[in-house]
Amino acid sequence: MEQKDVKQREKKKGIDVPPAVPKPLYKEDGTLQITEAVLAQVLGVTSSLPEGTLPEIAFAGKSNVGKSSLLNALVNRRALARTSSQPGKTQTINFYRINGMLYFVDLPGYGYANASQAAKAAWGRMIENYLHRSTQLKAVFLLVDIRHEPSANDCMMYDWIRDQGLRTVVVATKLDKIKRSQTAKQKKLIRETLGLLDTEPVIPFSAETKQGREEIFSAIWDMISSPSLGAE
Ligand SMILES: Nc1nc2c(ncn2[C@@H]2O[C@H](COP(=O)(O)OP(=O)(O)OP(=O)(O)O)[C@@H](O)[C@H]2O)c(=O)[nH]1
Ligand SMILES: [Mg+2]
Repeated sequence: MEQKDVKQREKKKGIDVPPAVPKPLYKEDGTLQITEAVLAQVLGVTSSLPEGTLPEIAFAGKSNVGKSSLLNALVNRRALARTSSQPGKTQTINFYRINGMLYFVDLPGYGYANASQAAKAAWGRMIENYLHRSTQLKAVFLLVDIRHEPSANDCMMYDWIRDQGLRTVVVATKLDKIKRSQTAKQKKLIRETLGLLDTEPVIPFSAETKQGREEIFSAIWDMISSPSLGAE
């Protein structure tokens, strides 16, 4: 069967078909270059998991922490992922295909107080199902707000990601909202509360100033090159 026919058949089944020739993700000097970012798949509470073949890197964290904003900052697009000052904006699991090489996966936030119990439970199951079952998921960025001590939910999420044998990198968002002199103290608080291993970084980041973007790119590089803690 021709490549074109295979593509059409897969598309009908709702399966994303990446381009046959992916674009390089890194320039020769080692810096990341994102030349293509497209919303390739959307997973709702009733959808089954996509049968993708590319590696996935997910962005998790409480509602309104800045997951979609971070994703936009990484791909240098203002509104690829929809953001809102109202919590609970992202309600589906959105797969953004990057350079035909990997997916950035934008997750709905947890702890969205205004959602009904039933909706919260359904989203919780959807996120858990994805994090638990995806065979392509290589690593998770866990986002916490740099201004606050991580919540019990953040700690649970961190423990759970680690228990799954996934690599995790913590990003402390909204860096522009604190004084520079507070950064070290807040980082320490986040490290201690989550109980991070010495090898696990906390990357302060601001979607406003883009500070921290390069560190996140190099973390992505590490994640792709040595994807999972595995069952060693
Ligand atoms: N000042 C500042 N505001 C930010 C930053 N990141 C996100 N925001 C704001 O925080 C709000 C929530 O951002 P989103 O990116 O939609 O958050 P989210 O985590 O995707 O939220 P849900 O989809 O509801 O889970 C928006 O008003 C953003 O503009 C940041 O680094 N600095
Ligand atoms: Mg969002």
